[in-house]
Amino acid sequence: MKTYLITGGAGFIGSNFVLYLLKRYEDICVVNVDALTYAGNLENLIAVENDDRYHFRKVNICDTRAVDRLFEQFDVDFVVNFAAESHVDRSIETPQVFVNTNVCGTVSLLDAARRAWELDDGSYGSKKFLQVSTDEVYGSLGVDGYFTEDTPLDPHSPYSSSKASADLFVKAYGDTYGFPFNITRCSNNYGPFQFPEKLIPLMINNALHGKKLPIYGDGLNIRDWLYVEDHCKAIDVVIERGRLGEVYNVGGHNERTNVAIVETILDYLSCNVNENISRDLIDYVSDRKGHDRRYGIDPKKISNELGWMPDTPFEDGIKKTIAWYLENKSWVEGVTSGGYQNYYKAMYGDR
Ligand code: NAD
Ligand code: TDX
Repeated sequence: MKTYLITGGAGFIGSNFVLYLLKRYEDICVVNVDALTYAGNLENLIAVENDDRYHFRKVNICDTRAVDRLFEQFDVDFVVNFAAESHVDRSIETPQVFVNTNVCGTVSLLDAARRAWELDDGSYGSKKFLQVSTDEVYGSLGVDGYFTEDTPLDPHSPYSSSKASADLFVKAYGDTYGFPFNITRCSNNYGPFQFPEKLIPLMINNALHGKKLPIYGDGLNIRDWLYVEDHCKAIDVVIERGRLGEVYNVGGHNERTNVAIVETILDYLSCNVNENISRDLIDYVSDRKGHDRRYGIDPKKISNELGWMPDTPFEDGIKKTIAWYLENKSWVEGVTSGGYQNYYKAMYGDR
């Protein structure tokens, strides 16, 4: 029986991954380690909270003693590190917390795993540490080309700089201690349980409330979108078969401009929910500082080596996602009350 220590398992991708693992594998133990920041929500995991194979521990990954104790308590085979401050706009306002969690927290986990896993002969048996990283570490593309695993790191935002720093520490543990790792660098995810500070859920929520939809700059920045379940499948195959010490880019050649994404959402809602929801709600606002123009992943390595391909076409994924937000209005209300209102006002004023 394998034991997975999943950090950030109460967040968007982490909770999807916990649910995915427990559905896919019978005989496993999943330990979800999460500090429950504004982005962490145990409601995402109601379906498994009474499952004997699932354990939750409220721990901040920067707390080295608490992290050590987790490795004493559980015989961990795989660490999957999702825990992070993940929102670029917040990183522009408060970079320090991104350094703490994304860099120091990752090093604290690496240290604890190394202490727990290293055998007398300096080897690590069949253990593995998977660092969940992002395409943003590569910086921004022009109109042509894609990010490959050999693209030099060139992060621009405090968020992407902290993620790139963490990646370098993971690699350093491999180079220095022979520590067993993989790094995955995925493009933008969308799907159930995404916090409505991110583009897609924010736009769905605003449109349903008849509020303006704030698009930064000219709306022509491009992101490469992947349905969250396809990301979960990619992480699963990398844990299972990824060559140690390798980086794998994850993406499905699904590039869209931000305005095209917003128009797709508006068109769906006006046809299926309320015909008064129209493109007139679009509101072009000041650009994000240092806004990366285009991301695009070349997924050849993970496809050729590990046989991973995305299963969900964007047209299906976006319909499933909008339907999920329509069916889970109480979830949205729960996460958009309180602190979210202050965040929203500071970001977007009275829009
Ligand atoms: P999220 O913000 O939804 O969730 C982050 C989770 O980490 C939350 O549950 C939060 O409580 C927890 N957390 C934060 N600080 C912590 C700490 N110090 N100790 C323990 N737990 C802590 O993020 P997400 O969108 O699910 O992203 C998960 C990971 O995937 C991140 O590492 C992110 O960089 C990476 N990633 C995200 C995307 C995307 O499109 N969302 C794309 C590529 C990579
Ligand atoms: O209100 C908005 N208006 C707008 O135009 C918001 C919230 C976003 N945008 C734009 C900015 C980006 O070009 O939409 C695009 C997507 O923005 P986000 O959802 O904030 O995502 P992004 O900045 O691309 O980063 C995401 O993908 C990579 C995740 O938040 C990261 O955690 C991940 O690493």
